[in-house]
Amino acid sequence: MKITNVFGYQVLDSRGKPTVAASISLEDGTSHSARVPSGASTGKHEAKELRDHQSHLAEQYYGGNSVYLAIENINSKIAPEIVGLQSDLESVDQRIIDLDPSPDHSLLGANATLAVSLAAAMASAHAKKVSLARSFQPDGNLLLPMPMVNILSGGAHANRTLDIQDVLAIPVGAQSFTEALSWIVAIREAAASMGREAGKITHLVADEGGLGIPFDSMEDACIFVMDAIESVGLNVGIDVALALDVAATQFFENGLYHLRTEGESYSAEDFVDYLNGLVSNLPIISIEDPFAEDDWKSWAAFTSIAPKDLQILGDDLLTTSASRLKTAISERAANAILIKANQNGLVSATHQVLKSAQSQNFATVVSARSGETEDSWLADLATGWRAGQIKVGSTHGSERNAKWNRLLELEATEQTEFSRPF
Ligand code: 2PG
Ligand code: MG
Repeated sequence: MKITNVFGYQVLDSRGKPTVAASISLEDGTSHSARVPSGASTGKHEAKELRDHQSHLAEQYYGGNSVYLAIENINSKIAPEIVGLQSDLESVDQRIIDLDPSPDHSLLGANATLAVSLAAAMASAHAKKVSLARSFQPDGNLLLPMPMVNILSGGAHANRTLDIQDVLAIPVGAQSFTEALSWIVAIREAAASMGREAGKITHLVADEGGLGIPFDSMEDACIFVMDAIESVGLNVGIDVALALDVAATQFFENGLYHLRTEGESYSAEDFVDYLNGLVSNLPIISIEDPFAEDDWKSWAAFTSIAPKDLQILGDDLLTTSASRLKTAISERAANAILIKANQNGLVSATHQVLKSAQSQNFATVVSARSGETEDSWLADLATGWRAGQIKVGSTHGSERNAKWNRLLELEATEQTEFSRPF
C-alpha cells in the first residue's frame, strides 16, 4: 500500500522535554504515528539526537532542547523521498540511509530517522493487516519477554540517591507475563511501605517511576529489595531475582570509580573485585554497565571471573551498534546486549543488531529510555523480535504502563508463550 503523506511534529516526553513525532498516511486514508524516546544517561557512542541548541529555531522556553531542526529534516528532506513508496519498512529505512549514510545519523538526526522508521513499521504492519508484533513473525507463538523491572532508582534518574542507576527485580519463576507483572506490582508497593515505615522519603518518584530512596551502599539497597520480595510471600532467587544497572560511566572519573554514597573510590582492578564480590554474595543474575563505556579491559576481566551464569549486559558499552557488538564478542567483554532503537536510529538496523547478538548466543534485552512517551511499540518489537527480555522502568507512570499494558494485551489477544530465560 502506497505512502501518501509524511510529516514530523514536536511533542513532549515524560520528563517534559521536547521530542520528535512522525506520522505516515497511506492510500487507504489511515495514518500511523510514532514518538521517539530519549535518554538521560546517554552513552557517548549512541546515534546523534538532533536538538536546536545553537540553531535559529531554538525555542527559548525549552532551553535549546526543542527539536525543530529534526522536524524540518523530516518535512523537507525525508518526506519527499518517501511519499509514493510502498509502506515497507526495509525500503523506507534504505531510503533514509541513502539520504544519511553517516553511522550515527548525525546529518538528519537519529530522532528524525527513528520517528519515520517507527511510523513506517506501523504502516507496514497495517498494510499486512497484522499487529506490529506479528508483522515481524508471521507464524507460531510470539515470545512475550521476561520483564526486568525497576524498584529503586538512583544515579542520573533520581538525583544520585544511590551511586548506581537501578536495582531491578526479575520475576524468574513466573509462569506468565500476567503473573510476572502482578508480583512486581506487589514488590514495588511493599518496598514503598517499608520505606515509609523506616521514615525514608518514598513519595518522590524517579524518572522511570522507581522509588528514589537513599541508601548507604549498593548492598543495603539490594537487601532492602530482597526484604520487599520476601514480605509478599515470594522466594528470593527462586521466584524473583535481582538485577542492577550500575551505569558506571556516570561515576568514572580520571581512571577511578567513585562511589560517593559509600565514600570510596576504586581503581578499575579493585572495582572488578568489588563487583564480583557483590554478585557472588547476593542473588543478582544480571548486571548492566558495571564499567565505563570505553573501559573494555575491565569488562573483559570481569566477564572472565564472574559467575558463569551471570548476565553481563552492555548498554553504554554497546549502544545498539553492530561494530561495538562485534568488538564485545571478540574481546569476550559481555554476554548480553541492551537494545534501544534510539541508540541506533532505525528500526530495521536495530533488529539486525538484535539478530546478530542472538546468533552469537548473546542474550537480548529490549529497553525503554528514561524519557518516554505514551507509545507502546516497544512491547511489540520485544515480542515480535523474540528478544526474550524487556526493561521499561517501573510500574508507575502511564508512559511505563503503556508498554506493560500492551504486553498484557498481546498475551490476551495473540498466540503467545512467555519467555523464561533464567
Ligand atoms: C538505561 C536507560 C533506561 P537512559 O541506562 O538503561 O533505564 O536510562 O534512558 O537515561 O539512558
Ligand atoms: Mg543502562
